[in-house]
Amino acid sequence: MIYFVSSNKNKFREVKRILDRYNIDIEFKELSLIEIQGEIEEIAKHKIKDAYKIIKDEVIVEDDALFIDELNGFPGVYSSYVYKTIGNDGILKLMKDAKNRDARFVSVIAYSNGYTKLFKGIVEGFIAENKQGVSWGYDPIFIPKGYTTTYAMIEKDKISHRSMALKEFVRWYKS
Ligand code: ITT
Repeated sequence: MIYFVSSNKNKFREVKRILDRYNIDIEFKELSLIEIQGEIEEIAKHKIKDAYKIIKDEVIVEDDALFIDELNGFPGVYSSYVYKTIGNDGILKLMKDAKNRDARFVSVIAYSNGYTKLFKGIVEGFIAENKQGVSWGYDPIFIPKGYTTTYAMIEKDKISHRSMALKEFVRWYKS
């Protein structure tokens, strides 16, 4: 049994759905860990250290960020705060006249059993012109490369940043 520490139930739901396919048991521990300022890997490292201190058992945390080229990488490591404040409508407003809609979603999965290891998943894509579909977070505005519609409208587990990072984790964990 591995614990997943997060304040975000949606993240856990997807993590569980993905790990179920590999017969890895995961349990939700709803906790908000302090996020230091820094690069996404640094944030994940800090969160996993704190999570392990609390859980003292196998534990995973995840840190995600959406980087939009036209906005010089914003919201990036502030993705959670930006979603809660200006949300998708705010992002679309900032992107109203943008020619370059390139963006990428990054997931860093951190695992610890006392020893810590990080796994990264990156999905290149675009910011949609309008919201498409109903889902959580930035799903309705993020179109992965090779698709014509958003994360909210497709089977995202097949290709998502979270799936990619977790697949790396599973490969390592099972070996
Ligand atoms: P933690 O407690 O686990 O840190 P959080 O919600 O603060 O939860 P992050 O900082 O890792 O999580 O995530 C940044 C935000 O990016 C998150 O709050 C969502 O709004 C958004 N996000 C992350 N992954 C997403 C996904 O797959 N689809 C849509 N939005 C996503």
